[in-house]
Amino acid sequence: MSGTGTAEAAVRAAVDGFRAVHGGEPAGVWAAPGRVNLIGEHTDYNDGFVMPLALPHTTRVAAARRDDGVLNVHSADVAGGTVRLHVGKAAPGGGAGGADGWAAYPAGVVWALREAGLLSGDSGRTAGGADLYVHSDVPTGAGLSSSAALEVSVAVALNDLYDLGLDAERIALLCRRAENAFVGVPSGIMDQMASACCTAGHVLHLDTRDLSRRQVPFDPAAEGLRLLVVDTRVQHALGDGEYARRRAGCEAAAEALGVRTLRDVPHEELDAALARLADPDLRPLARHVVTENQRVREVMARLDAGETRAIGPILTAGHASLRDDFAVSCPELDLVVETAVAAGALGARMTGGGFGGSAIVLVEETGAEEIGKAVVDAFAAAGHRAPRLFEAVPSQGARRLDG
Ligand code: GAF
Repeated sequence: MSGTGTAEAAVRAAVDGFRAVHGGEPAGVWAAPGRVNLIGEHTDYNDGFVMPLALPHTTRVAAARRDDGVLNVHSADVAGGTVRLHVGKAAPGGGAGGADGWAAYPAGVVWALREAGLLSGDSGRTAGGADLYVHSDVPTGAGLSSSAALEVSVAVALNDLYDLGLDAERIALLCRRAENAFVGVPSGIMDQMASACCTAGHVLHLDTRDLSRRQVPFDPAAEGLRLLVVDTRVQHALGDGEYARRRAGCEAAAEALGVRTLRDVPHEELDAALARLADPDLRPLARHVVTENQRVREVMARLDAGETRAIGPILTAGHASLRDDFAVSCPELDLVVETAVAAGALGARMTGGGFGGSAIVLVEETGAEEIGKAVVDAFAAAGHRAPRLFEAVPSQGARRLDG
C-alpha cells in the first residue's frame, strides 16, 4: 500500500509516469516509507535507543538500468523536470557533478554506492546509471522522513538493478552517508533504518550504537486505540544549523563527562553527571538524552507487558523534555500536545527533529474524532494554519512493489 491507494495503483502510476518521462519500460517499481518515531528523540547521534514505525506513506521509484553511467532522475512532485548527471562525476557540493535540492538525495545515494566500490561510474554493467521516476506521498518538511524515504527508495532500486546484494542495514548506512557527506545534514541513523527495516504491525526498537534491533508488536487499532499524526505545517528543516548545534552540544557534554557518548551516562548517575558539567548550557541537553533513553526502556517494558495505554504519559513526558530541556519544540507543537492531552488523549509528543513538523497523539478510538477536532479548533483560535491529521498505521519498510 502507498499512503493514498493500493500497491497496484501506485505501481501503475509509477510505470505510466516512467514511460511518459523516460520512454521505454522500467525494470521495476520500488517503495520506501516515511516514519514517525514513537519515542527516543535526538538520541540516535548519541548512540542511544529509538523506536520508530513506518508510515503507509511511501516514495515510489520506477527504475531502469543504463549502462552509460548516466543518472536521469525525474520527480513527479517537484517542478523543474529531469535532472541528469554522470555517476562517475557525482561529487558533494552541488554544481558540476553535484546536484542541488531534492536531486541531491538520489545523487548522494549513487555517490555513496560508488564511493563504497559498489558502482564503477564508468560505462558498462556495473556503471550505476539509471533512469528513475520518483513519486511520493510522504509529506515534505513535516518531520516525517521524506528525505530518508527518497534515499532508501533509490538505494533499494539500484540494489536490485545492479544485483548488489546489500541488506537493509547496509542500505541504511549508505543512505545516511549520502545524507551526511553529500547533502550535508549531520543526521543520525534512525530515519534510514526505519525506512529500510520497519515491518507492518510493529515498532522498531533500535540500538543505534550497534544497530541491534527488535521488531516489537504494535497495533493500536487492534487494541481500540489510534495513533494520530498532526502535521502542524510549520516547515521543519534540519539543515538550518539548530540540529547541528544540538548535536555539537551533546558531543561537548560527553567529552566534558569523559564518556564516548551520552549513551554511556547511566540514568541512575544522571544527577552526579549533571553536577560535573560546568557549562550550564550543556546540562539540559545531557538531561534530555539520558532521560529519553530511559523513556525508551520504559515504553518497551510497557509494550512487552501488553500495557499499550500506559505508554501515553511517557510520551507526554518526552515532549516536555524536548520542549524544556532540548528546546526543539515550537508553539504549534506545544499546542497540539497541550490541547490533545487536555481533551483526553492518553499521551502526545512532537516526533522527529522538531522546530516544526509533526506531533503524534495516542488516543482511544472512541475519542479520536473529538480530540482531533479540539486540536483543529485550537489552531484556528490561535490563528495558526489548519493542521493536517492522519492515522499512523505501522507499515512495511522498503520493498519492491511489483513482482
Ligand atoms: C531527524 C534526524 F534525521 C534523525 O537522525 C534524528 O536525530 C531525529 O531528527 C531526532 O530524533 O529526523
